[in-house]
Amino acid sequence: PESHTGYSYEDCRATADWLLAQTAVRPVVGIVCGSGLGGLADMLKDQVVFNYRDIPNFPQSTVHGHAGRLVFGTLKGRPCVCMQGRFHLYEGYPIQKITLPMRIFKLLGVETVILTNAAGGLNQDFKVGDIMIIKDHLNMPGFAGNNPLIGPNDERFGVRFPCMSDAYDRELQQLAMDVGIELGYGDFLREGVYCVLGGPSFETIAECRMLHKLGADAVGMSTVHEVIVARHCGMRVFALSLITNRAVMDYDSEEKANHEEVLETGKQRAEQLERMVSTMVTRIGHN
Ligand code: NOS
Repeated sequence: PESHTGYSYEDCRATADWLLAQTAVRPVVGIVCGSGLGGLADMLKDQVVFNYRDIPNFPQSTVHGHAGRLVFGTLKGRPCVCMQGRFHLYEGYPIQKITLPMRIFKLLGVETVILTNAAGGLNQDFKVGDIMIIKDHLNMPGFAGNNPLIGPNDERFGVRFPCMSDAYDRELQQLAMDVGIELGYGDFLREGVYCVLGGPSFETIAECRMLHKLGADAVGMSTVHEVIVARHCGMRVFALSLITNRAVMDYDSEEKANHEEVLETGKQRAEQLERMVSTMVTRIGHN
């Protein structure tokens, strides 16, 4: 159908081959850095860096806190590729474009994807600075017909109706918990359900209350679309949220959600988050 704004398998192959021709790194782990969490990419050794604007078919990063670079390199010897800056629905990109990098990851040879994001805490036990291991998601845009897999299905990527009950790899969740506790992060390590909204306006009080009642522990504007596409093409997925702010749930609260606070919290926890993810990467088993 004409309304389909996706990229063909051949488009994705062309982009992947363009990248592979310019770096000797053959990444097995792909990492996506959330708002204010781009420092993860700086940990890679022997970097080969591409600006998004130079990569065929790639969108551009438009959000403050997202550098817009694809970084290849090794993390303690493990070949990785890292998106320093991701794409969101609210930037105005078609949903297939936001998730294109996942298919490029797949065609680069990536087996495991690690996604990070900044999110508002709905769970009243959560504090700013908590790291939440994502165990499941609520795809609100999906309820309204905005799913990245809408359009013709190419079986070379995956099946028409992919299963999502196993989207977040249990073994990787356990690994994250083990690594986090080992590093002494037990006090601020949580697990929970991430809910995605379209944004860019933050949630109203009534919306936060509703999402909490529906079982969401954290709310944000990313990650879920990428997870769906990554699972569709058979990559293992691990995702975590940094709770950068508390969702406002009371009419007498003085708090107001703002992007500055989100970036500031990211800065404060960045080092620990980076250490956790990099330690995980060295322990992920691949064949
Ligand atoms: N983000 C949030 N999105 C929704 N609600 C929140 O409370 C929240 N906190 C952080 C905005 O600052 C950026 O950070 C995430 C969103 O995904 C958005 O990209």
